[in-house]
Amino acid sequence: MEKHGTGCRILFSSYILYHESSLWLDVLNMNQKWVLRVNIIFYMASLALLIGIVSLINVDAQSPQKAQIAYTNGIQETREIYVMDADGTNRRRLTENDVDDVCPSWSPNGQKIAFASNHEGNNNWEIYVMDSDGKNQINLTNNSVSDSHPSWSPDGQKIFFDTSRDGNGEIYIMDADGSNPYNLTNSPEWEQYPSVSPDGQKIVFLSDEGADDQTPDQIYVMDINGNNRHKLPIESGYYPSWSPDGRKIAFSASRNGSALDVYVTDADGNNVRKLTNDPAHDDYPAWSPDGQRIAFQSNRDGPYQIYIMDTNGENIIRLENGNAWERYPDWFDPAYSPAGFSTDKLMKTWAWIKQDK
Ligand SMILES: [Ca+2]
Ligand SMILES: [Ca+2]
Ligand SMILES: [Ca+2]
Ligand SMILES: [Ca+2]
Repeated sequence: MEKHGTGCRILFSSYILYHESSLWLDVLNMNQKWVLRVNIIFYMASLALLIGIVSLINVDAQSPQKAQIAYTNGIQETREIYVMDADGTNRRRLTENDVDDVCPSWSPNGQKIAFASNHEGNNNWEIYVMDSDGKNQINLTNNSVSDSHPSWSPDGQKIFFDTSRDGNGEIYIMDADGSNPYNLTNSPEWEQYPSVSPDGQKIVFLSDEGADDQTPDQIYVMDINGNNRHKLPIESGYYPSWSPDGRKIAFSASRNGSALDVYVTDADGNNVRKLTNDPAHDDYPAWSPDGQRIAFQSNRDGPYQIYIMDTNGENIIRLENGNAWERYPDWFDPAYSPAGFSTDKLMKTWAWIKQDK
């Protein structure tokens, strides 16, 4: 937006220059003065036009100026992706169609949002990406099986997701334009829901390896190339989410048949703490980029809505929106973007993945 104003400012400057020229051109005759004035106006106008054209050609997706929460609004099968300011105001709809759109995930620079869309129905979910204002929605997966739960690498170059394209759930990595999909888990068990550590080195995810009726999903961690896969010493859980400082993982879980609550653990699975204590469901935790708060969804007041709390579970605030069903929060803050991450380090990691597997 700033660039478009530059051309106007140059036109205005040329107008001022034109008027001031009568003061400093007294030594020239009238004809010379007019030629010079016309030349100044011509060159300044040309420059303004050129800058205007360049700024129109170079239209990058904009990133928001304020902290934002992306989420879904609506009932199952026709949900839409929305964003709002992190205080719950200024809600804007980004998708508008009659299919289910869920799981929005901000790119690290806030210019894009990836999400899962059930565009062709029949549970054929696809990973889509769009500009942060909802424009340029692109299908990155384009196949007949489920692809869901997108999560960006910290440098914004890759997207992790889960897919059933190999017969059971696997964690995949692909380039942010959908090219070069690669299977990181390759297991007979069902893996899903990847969340990448902020240094881009590890992935926390769910697997039904070792699960039973009481503990349906287990929380696992692996290196970014799929090596060193191990289960965290946690009974079970859902929706793991790595903290911005890399030291903790939030997740939701049911214990002894209870409804879901939000928990946080050290990244090695020790020191588990329960953050919510409400008989209703509290789940899908999402960290604020400053690491000070956690957004989550809850039906404690009736319809599912988005809530925010401190990382110790205190000061719960409901981002109230009538009786709307709102879920799947994901937080972006321009003050913490990009997340202090070395692209060079990540590029070395990708080279290592290619050599290693
Ligand atoms: Ca929709
Ligand atoms: Ca698909
Ligand atoms: Ca698998
Ligand atoms: Ca609860």
